[in-house]
Amino acid sequence: MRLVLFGSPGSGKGTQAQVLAEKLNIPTISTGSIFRGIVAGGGERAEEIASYINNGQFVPDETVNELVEERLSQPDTANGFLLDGYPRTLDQLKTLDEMLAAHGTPLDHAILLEVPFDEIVIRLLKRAKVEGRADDTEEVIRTRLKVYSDQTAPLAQAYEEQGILTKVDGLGSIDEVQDRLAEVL
Ligand code: B4P
Repeated sequence: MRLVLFGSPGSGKGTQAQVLAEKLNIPTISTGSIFRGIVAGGGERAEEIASYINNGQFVPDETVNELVEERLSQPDTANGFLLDGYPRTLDQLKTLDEMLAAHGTPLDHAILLEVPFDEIVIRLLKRAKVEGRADDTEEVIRTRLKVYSDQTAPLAQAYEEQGILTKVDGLGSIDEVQDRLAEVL
């Protein structure tokens, strides 16, 4: 199964993706955690990527698209994959469609996790206390939500037009959301 899980920051994508991918026995590809890994490794490229993430901005499409193309060419994705946090822009969506069309392996589902912004801010400020992520300060969270509304929210219409969009309510406990996802799949 080839899946995209998208939604605003803090909507539970990463949280749900891990459980779901294990159940479905497919790899999760999280661009956010790949970037955090690069940043943790240090060096010039790390500094550049950190400058986007820590300010709540997206890493440029070209960089993200190259990274995902390389990851999708690895053999463990042959039976499917779950993309967590990619695509995040219409350019990324188009590039992904082209990559998959070239192999005759289109997406099966694009799932949008919906959570009101008030709840998002509460969740991310809570995470900030536990994990101390540089992009979880209130000011950066507000920027991330604005960038999400401007650049990622339009993906829903694009996937709706392709007939593969499912919206899932992301409010409630992690298990409740997982049950809703299981129903869809
Ligand atoms: P991500 O790693 O995707 O960060 P995120 O949007 O905060 O989601 P994450 O998966 O970490 O958290 P989740 O919602 O599961 O991206 C980080 C940055 O990387 C981006 O801002 C951008 O700069 C860059 N980036 C990544 N992909 C990119 C792309 N394609 N293009 C360009 N740039 C890109 O969980 C959040 C919190 O909520 C957790 O603490 C969790 O425990 C909690 N939570 C989850 N479910 C809950 C529930 N049901 N109830 C209560 N709390 C819950």
